[in-house]
Amino acid sequence: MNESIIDELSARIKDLSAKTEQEIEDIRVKLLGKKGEITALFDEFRTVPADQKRLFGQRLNILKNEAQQRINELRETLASCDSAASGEDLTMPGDVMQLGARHPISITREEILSIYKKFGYSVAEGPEVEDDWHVFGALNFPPEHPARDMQDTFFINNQTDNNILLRTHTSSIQVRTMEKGQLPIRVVCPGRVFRNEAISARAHCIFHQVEGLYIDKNVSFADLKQAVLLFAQEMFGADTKIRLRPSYFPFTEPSAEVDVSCNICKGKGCNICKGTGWLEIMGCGMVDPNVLKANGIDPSEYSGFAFGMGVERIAMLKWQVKDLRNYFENDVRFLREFSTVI
Ligand code: 2NL
Repeated sequence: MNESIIDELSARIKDLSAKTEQEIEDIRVKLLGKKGEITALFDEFRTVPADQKRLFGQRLNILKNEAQQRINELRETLASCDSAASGEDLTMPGDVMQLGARHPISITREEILSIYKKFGYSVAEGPEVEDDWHVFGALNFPPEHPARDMQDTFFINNQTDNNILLRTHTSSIQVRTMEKGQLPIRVVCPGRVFRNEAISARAHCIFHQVEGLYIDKNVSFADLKQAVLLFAQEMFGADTKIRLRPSYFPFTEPSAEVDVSCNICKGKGCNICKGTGWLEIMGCGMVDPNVLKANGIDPSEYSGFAFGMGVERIAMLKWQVKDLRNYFENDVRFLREFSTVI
C-alpha cells in the first residue's frame, strides 16, 4: 500500500457526480461495497508493516468518511434538484392560480341588503319549504286565488289536503317576523323563491327576492315614497329619479310598481329601457289592514309599508344581462366577467 493510491482516490471522490439514484448506488458499491476499492484497501491493511499501521489506519478511515460524506451530498443534491435533473426550467414563472368570482346574484343581494342595513333595517331569513298560512293565508290571498293553484305553485306532494309548498315569495319571512309580536318592525328578507313557470330568457322557476317590511305608528305613503327614492339613489346613482305606477297585490293597499330613470341613457330612451327612459325595479304598497289583523297587529294603532324586488332583475339592470338563464347555468365564461366586481 502506498499513500499516492489514497491521494488519488480522495481526489476522485471529491469530483464524483451523479444524475440518478442508480448512479449514486453504483458509486457506493464501487467504493464501499464488499468488493469496493476502499474495502479492498482495508483488506490490504492487514499486510501493512506494524510501524506504518497507525499512519495508514488514520488515512483509510478519513478516506472512508470522505466517500460516505460525498455519497450523502450527492443524494441531497439529487433530492433538492429532482425537477432540474428531469430537465425542467426552474426559472419559468409558476402556474397562475384560477381564482373564483362571486356570483352576480350574491353580489347584488349583498349590495341591496347593505343599503337597507344602513337605513336601520335588520336582515331575516326563513324556510324555503313553507305552509299555506305563511305564504298565502296570512297575506290576504283569497281561498280561490290563482297563486294557490298547482299550476303556479310547487306543492311538496299532490294530496288534496296538502298545504306544504315551496314559498312563492319571501313575504313568508315577514309573516314569521310579525308573528313574534315585537313592534316596530324594520326588516329585509332575502331568499330563493319558487314558481311553477316555463323557463325562458325572462322567467325562471327559481329566482331570488329581497322583500322589506316597515311597521310603526303613523307610517304613511309619503314615508314609502321617500324610502324607495333613497334606495334607488343608493343603488343606481344619486341622480336617479323614481316614478310610481298604481298596481295591485293582495297584501298591500294601495299598491304601486316602482320605475327608476334609465341609468344607461339617463332617461333619453334606449334599447335597454325600450325607448321609455324608465326601468321597473320593484313593487310596493301600504300593508293591507287585513294582513296586519291576520298577524295580530291592530291596524287602528299601527300602519306600515312593504316592498319586494327580484334580485335577478336588479342584477340584469346593473350589468345589462340579457338572458336570465345565464344566472343558473354556471358557465365560467359568464361568471368570470364578474371577477373584477368586488
Ligand atoms: C314584487 C312585489 C311586493 C310586498 C311585496 C309584503 C309583505 C308583507 C306584507 C305586505 Cl308581509 N307586503 N310584500 C309588498 C308589495 C310588493 O313585491 O314585484 N316583488 C318582486
